[in-house]
Amino acid sequence: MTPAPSVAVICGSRSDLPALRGCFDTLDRFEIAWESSVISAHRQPEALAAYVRDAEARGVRIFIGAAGMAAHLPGVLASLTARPVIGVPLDGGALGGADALYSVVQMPPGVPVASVSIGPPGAKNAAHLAARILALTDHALAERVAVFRTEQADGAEVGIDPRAAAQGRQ
Ligand code: AIR
Repeated sequence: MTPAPSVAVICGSRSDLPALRGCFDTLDRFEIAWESSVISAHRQPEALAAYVRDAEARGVRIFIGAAGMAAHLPGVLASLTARPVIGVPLDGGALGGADALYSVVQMPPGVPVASVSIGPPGAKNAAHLAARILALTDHALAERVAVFRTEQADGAEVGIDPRAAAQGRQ
């Protein structure tokens, strides 16, 4: 039987899904059960409220909301649930994601959203942050997070030839 999702990833449009690939891959890497939905806070506000109620009842513990332009999705999620909400601002138009960043990060007091950086790097970090939160009460997951951190630390390259390294990147 597949475990009930503990992380729900919601984005405002199908056009956002490619930017979220790293989020889903990272959740998989940490063996965190997740589900994803496309529900716009502006276009489908009632469906969003109904979804959050249902997801909470099914045991979702963390919500990740990703949207571009006037990205109110994470903030609306935080208005609908007391569980942690992580917001991913996406680059959806003329302002290069700055519009979404300000919308996500500038929440009024009492309605918190943890904003990550713009676009795919932020999408990955949303999953890393969710893993760290869940690891507080999940020892096995804490071990997996520790392994990741060790592997990442092993990536330091001391005394490299910068020209060879640059070529190696091509
Ligand atoms: N969006 C959708 N509803 C509210 C917002 N802010 C965002 C989507 C997407 C952008 O608007 O998250 O990043 C453009 O959506 P679309 O569907 O026109 O491609």
